[in-house]
Amino acid sequence: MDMLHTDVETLPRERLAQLQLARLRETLDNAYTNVPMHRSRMEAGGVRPSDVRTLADVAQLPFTIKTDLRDHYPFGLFARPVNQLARLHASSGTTGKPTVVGYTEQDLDNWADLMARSMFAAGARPGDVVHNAYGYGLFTGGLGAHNGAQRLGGVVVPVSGGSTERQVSLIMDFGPRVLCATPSYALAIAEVAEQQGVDLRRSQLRVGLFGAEPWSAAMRAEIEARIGVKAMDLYGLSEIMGPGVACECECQQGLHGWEDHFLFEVIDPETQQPVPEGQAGELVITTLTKQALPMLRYRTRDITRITTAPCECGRTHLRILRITGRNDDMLIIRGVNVYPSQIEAVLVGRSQIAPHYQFVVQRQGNLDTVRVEVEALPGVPEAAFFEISRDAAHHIKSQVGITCEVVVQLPGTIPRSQGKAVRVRDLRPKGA
Ligand code: DLL
Repeated sequence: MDMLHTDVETLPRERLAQLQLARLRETLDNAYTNVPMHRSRMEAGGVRPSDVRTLADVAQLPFTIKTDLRDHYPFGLFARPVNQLARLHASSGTTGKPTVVGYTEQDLDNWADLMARSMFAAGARPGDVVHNAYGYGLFTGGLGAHNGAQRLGGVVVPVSGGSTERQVSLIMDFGPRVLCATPSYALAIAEVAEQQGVDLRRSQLRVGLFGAEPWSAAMRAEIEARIGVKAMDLYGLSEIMGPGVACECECQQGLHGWEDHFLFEVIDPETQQPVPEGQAGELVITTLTKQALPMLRYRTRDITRITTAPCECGRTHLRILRITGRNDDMLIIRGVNVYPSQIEAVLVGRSQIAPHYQFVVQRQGNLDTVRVEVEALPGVPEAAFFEISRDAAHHIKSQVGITCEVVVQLPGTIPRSQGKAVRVRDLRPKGA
């Protein structure tokens, strides 16, 4: 395994903590001086930036949540006038106003560095052709991966999402070694390739950087088998930066969160208190170097665990152990809390079932019910569907603990994603 990386990635943890504290104080000054919401909240909580003397003192600071960005739409949380920015991105948001984020030139520079660092950790190298199928535009995936790949010294193919048949020809013709896409779109590309009689395992692709949506270990195995890449997990969110907040190294034992630029905490979403290392909770992130949009204790809604145990690669930065799902996506089925990715882990890789699925959530009386829609693999006779669904429902019951109806459908029935897959169709009455 190639062990090359920048010195800061292997900084002893005490030195990393010193760096974090110095940068935290700068960030607090920036937020306090330039963002009225942060200043008034700190004042209301009786904390001044100078009160933060250790990293643990961060717990005294107020949280920031997604609606804070919406409430201050579009630029109210920016710490720089808009004419000093270099770029804006925004998330579409299913309801209401989008979330707008801004970057100075320096912010973009750091982002490119971190994305390049992530790609290198994942196994990409200078000179690699990088097929970038993350969507370009206001979404941070496309341009984030693009600038990182260029910073690494890669050769970027900026295809964006969509026109899947053409993606297959470009992969075969241009010989990319690196594929960037959401995991669900990577599988959609694999499927179209198979329909065209193209075997992607015979392409030059070796490394995949997959993220922007939850995915399971079973999905990783499926992608690796069908595309012939090592499938690496890449995490990020626009409110904090974009892709490249954390990424797996070649050990595939969790995603290194880049602690020289971010301070990570895991809290109990109910009590809002920090949980002990290794325990699951909500990831909370404070930016340490962002100029335009400093974020204090941003509640990501993402559920995960972290460890600071040493990693075999030599990097000292903590590891995020896969994002199980978002708080907002959690379903409560007869009292059992379930994330879609837990059901995915049972379905994907079963013989006769294709890795495309959706959950339909409905309300019957006071109870939520879930119907799992899956597809049979091509060539599976319809006469077998009933037995497949019974078998899948049985495994979901025994491994996840919920009773659900599984409906097996013909191949190609479930909509394919070109970006973030829609996994849940929620038919519950609004406001319930
Ligand atoms: O999805 C940034 C990104 C682009 C990350 C490309 C990775 C690759 P947003 O659109 O703001 O930004 O969505 C952020 O997506 O809070 C998570 O819920 C989810 N997410 C992102 N990466 C992962 C991952 C981009 N690796 C939201 N595993 C986050 C699970 C992920 N969920």
